[in-house]
Amino acid sequence: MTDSFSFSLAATDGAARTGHISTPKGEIRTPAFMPVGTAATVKAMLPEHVRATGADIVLGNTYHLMLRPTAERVAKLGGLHKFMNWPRPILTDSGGFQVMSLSKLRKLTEDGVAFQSHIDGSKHMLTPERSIEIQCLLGSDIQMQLDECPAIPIEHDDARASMLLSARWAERSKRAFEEMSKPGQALFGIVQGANYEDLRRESLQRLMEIDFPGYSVGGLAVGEGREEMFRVLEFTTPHMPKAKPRYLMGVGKPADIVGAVARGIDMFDCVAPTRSGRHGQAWTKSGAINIKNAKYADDPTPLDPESDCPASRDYSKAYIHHLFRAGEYLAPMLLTWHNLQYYQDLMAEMRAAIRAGRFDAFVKKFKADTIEDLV
Ligand code: PRF
Repeated sequence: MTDSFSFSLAATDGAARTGHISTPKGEIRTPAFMPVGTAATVKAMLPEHVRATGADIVLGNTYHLMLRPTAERVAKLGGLHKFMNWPRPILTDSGGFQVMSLSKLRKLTEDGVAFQSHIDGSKHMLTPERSIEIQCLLGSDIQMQLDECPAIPIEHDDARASMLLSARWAERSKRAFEEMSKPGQALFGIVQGANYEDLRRESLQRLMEIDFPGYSVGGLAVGEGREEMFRVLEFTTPHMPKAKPRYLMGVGKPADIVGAVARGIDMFDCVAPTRSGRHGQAWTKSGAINIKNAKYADDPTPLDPESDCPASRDYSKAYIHHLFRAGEYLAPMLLTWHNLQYYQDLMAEMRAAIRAGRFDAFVKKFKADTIEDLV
């Protein structure tokens, strides 16, 4: 085990890359999918089952945890890893994105973002420095700078002003991180700039001058559509440092992830497998299905008879259908588990394909096998 943060590339195939990130809390195989554990839990999952799917790292959220149970309380209880019984790496988002999507009243200034809690209306302020302080109290291994994520479409002038604010916050975040962090923790910068090539280039340039051990691509999957997101990646990733991990924030469905890996992304997080699992949707090797559909009421087959995952292998579609219809707790548990296994299997297959130099063939087969997603 190492006491520092590092990234090592093992193979590339076209723009696709595979390797691993080393951290004091363990290794992260890339391309990596990080299950979302917003409130110190991957919803409906025991941490040991999350690990059993092949996850090397989970994501936590500054915004939710600062409000409840508070970062100070988590720190007093020994930090987020101990609190949630997940001893492996944890990445935390900085909070700005969640403030903008969840809190009712919020005001963005140069200093940061003032907002009212969506839980009890209490008033809070998140600055770049406070976000880092919270992420350090939680004990997060990979931390994110505070940023602003505007919706697309947005005028060029407005997108540039927002990107420059995020760049200034990047610098303040880095300074705060240097003061407060422990050895082996890492802070990532976030590339913004909407769907403008010149702004993405300028954002990246500014972040590279500050110098981060990893770079996130933010501001995508905000309504621009899959093809437009791919177009932005195509003019962004070629300029990103080859020797540092690249994280596409909040993405995505399986087809988004495969397309982004083909364009040079190494890390992903998304609520899709967990949230859709709770709503009855399952990804299978032949596409997405809704288990609540009447046609599964009499289907004796499991979601994937060949899987090592109990949720995929040991329960019939008819049984899971029944559990959903009956409103049983086990229903979302089984589909979440199955979906996380599907995602981790997909990542493992991509890593193997890139290593073997057959990623193009993998993508062709994935597209042929997988009918379009339901959600
Ligand atoms: N910034 C941060 N978190 C995010 C995003 C972003 O732009 C996105 C964009 N889809 C998801 N999560 N800090």
